[in-house]
Amino acid sequence: MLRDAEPQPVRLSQYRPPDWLVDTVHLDIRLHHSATRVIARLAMRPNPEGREGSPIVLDGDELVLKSLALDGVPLAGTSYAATPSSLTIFAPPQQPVTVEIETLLAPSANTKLMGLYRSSGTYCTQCEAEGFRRITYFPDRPDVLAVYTTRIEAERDEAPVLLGNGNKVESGPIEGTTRHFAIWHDPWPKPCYLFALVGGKLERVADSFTTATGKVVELGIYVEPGKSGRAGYAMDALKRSMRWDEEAFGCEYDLDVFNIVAVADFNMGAMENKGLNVFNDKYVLASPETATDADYANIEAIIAHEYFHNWTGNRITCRDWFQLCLKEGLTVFRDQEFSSDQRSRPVKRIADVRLLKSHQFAEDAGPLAHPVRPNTYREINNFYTATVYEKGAEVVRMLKTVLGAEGFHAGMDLYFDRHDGDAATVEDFLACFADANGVDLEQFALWYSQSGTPELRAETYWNEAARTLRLDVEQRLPLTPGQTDKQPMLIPLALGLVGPDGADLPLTLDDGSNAERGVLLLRQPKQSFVFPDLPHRPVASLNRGFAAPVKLSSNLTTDDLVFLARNDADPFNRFDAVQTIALTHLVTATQALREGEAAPSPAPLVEALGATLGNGALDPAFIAQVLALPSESDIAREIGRDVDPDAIHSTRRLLRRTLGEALRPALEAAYSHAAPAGGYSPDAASAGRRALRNTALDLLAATGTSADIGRALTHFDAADNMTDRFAALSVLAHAAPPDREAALAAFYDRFRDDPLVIDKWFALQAQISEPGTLERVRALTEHPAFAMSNPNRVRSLIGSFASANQTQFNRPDGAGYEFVAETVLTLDGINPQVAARLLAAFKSWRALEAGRAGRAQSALRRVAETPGLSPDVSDIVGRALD
Ligand code: 0A1
Ligand code: ZN
Repeated sequence: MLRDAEPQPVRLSQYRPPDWLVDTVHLDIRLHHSATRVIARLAMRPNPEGREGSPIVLDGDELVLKSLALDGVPLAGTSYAATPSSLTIFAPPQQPVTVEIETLLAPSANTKLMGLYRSSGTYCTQCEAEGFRRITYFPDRPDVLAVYTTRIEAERDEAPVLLGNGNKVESGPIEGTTRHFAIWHDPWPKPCYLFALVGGKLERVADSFTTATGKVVELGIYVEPGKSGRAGYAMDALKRSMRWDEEAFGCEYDLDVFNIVAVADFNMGAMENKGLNVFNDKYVLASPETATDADYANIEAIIAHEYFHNWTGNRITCRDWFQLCLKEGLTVFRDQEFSSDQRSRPVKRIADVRLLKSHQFAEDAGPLAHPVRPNTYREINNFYTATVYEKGAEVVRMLKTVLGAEGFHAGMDLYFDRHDGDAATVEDFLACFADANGVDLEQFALWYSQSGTPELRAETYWNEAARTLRLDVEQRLPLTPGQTDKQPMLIPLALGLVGPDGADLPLTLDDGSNAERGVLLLRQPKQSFVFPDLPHRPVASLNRGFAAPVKLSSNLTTDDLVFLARNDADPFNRFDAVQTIALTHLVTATQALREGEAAPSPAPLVEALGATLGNGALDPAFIAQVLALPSESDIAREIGRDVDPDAIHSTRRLLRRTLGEALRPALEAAYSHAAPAGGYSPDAASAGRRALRNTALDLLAATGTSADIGRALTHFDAADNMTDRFAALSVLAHAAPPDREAALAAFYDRFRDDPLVIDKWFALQAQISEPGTLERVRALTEHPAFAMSNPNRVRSLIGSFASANQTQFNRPDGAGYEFVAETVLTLDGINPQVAARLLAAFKSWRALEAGRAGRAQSALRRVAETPGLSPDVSDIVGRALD
């Protein structure tokens, strides 16, 4: 028997325009949990740019075809071929035609959460990337743009609320029945991945927004009954986002309504469907008692992100899925800028860079590395990655650094003017910046095609006699999967020369030119710069603001770093100087521990942290960030090979204890002075004070004294908000095993009816760095609050274990790997997308010491050898083992 042919990878180089276009789509959808009937009427015409005489080929996925007509005439079985995954109409007339397709769906049986499904009884859809083909046969590709009219019909009792894209044009009861309908029309042509509908029993929070030109937009946030009291912050964030996009980018909203629906079962964070965003309820619902400051900040960022997609993603969409970063990288950049303007810019930058390093640098360093714009994929769902999103945003940020704010905005304005209504490419985007600024961006474009984190070595040499400073910079591009021949990149190196009094010295080069806006443009593998006529030896502050996403090493001494930590005018580099001291210490101390040698002295780190803690002029949120040591995975990445997670954990734990002891008076002062006055408010300043206080609590508890554990117990009992309560619970869970169980039980009792809070409870237990954790996690999979069908539960319990518990996932006996592999296989039969994401936790396995690496590889092999894997899991496991 012939084996099924392996599905071929999709390649960017093989892009062809569609053969047929769709101008309008009329959908008639009768909702029913096990038999939803969909009639799609597509007005199609041959694409002048496509291949002449082509058949009509439509995509499907697990579809059941009930009937098919062309121009109103039912088609005979010989003139078409239908399978669950495609529909071909042979020899259609080469002129505009109407195709009418009837399909039958079972939303309740849809556990993949792609296409039309039910979440807690609410009907909802998810169509990005390729979910629309699970609703009807369609040319499911982002360069087919159509105008949609959707009629939704349902039982009035089951789904009193019926929502679609665009504006509602009609609604009412269906006389003589228990059913009702609504018709929605979206005037803006869109790709089918932006289609959405919702039907359910939902509560609405209503508001309105008046746009810059005076149009009133009705805003609605729909949540499960009883939860509308928790949607106020999301609504406030939405209105602020709408205003900000007008002011910062000149983008005004373009429909009469904007609706958001929060659902409990969702594969990702949220989705930017035109005029009808669908959200994971975790990123909508917040109250002081149930959400932390970090939750509030995420809600603000994600509400903004989805809203900003209205222009960067929807009005201008992607030609094909290789261009995903065109909408995602740009929109992440925009949401980061929004949060920076709403909160503290330096603190936001620090948080973003932490995330970039922990997720994206790790991805770039392992077998799953890929370019910001990949050139091939097997399963597009696996490319919603930190590289496409976070590194994609960094590339846009660099464009702004290279061109300056004015040049950048000239490019953005041209992009909106030139490409409104288009399905565009990265080349189209870059051409707008090149044209608006009269520059060549060819070398810059390598950021989109070359994977791997560039390594930059910078060395400064002071010539006392000549009073010059020479800066030598060398760039190295590491080899990454499929890429062996790397070209030098255009790297904007933002820098300052810090004089002994802390003031910046002029950045004049020996040819008389200036490093414009404090930025040197590196273009060659090795370059030298000389700064003449300097009054004193400066300390170079390199890659200020982390302007380039590179791995920098330098010949700065520890004294230089302590100096920068105290004096640098760039807050990011003050933070980074301390992180570098800490990371160097942790790496050296880990090696020393493994080799039985003496640990290095933590004195410089104590000094730098002490100076930061004692500086009353600094923002508490900033101090809290400086105090947060590099994570265990940051240390592992820095070590790079032969990694022993247990040695890393012990070293870090010991350093935290040392710091708690050495900085005790300053930490106690920070704890007692930093509390924000008054009731809880999620604003950035109050959140910063809580962050500092909770960081101090944590470092003090790392000393393990009964007074410090007692403080954490009091903090837990006295908390009037989730930020403080959960911070204390985390301290107790990690530092005080004897008090842990009672605190966990009290927390569970208080929040047992709130799944989003129970997720925190799952996640915390999964992160305990002790041998009993695996058994605990296994037992929790049987807990009534856990469900394999809900992505939030899976991510909280299993995802946290696999990605945030370095010692227990990487147990030397391999039991952590076996457990995760087993779970991935179970989950693959339910929700392949979530299974594949979970499996990506293995991305750094090759860097482990030989014993663990061998066990991780065996677990991966076991997954790979299992018959019937989804394309999602098979793609990840294949690349991880490659
Ligand atoms: N475009 C969304 C991300 C997203 C992607 C796929 C989804 O379903 C599987 C859902 C959301 C965003 O960037 O927010
Ligand atoms: Zn997005």
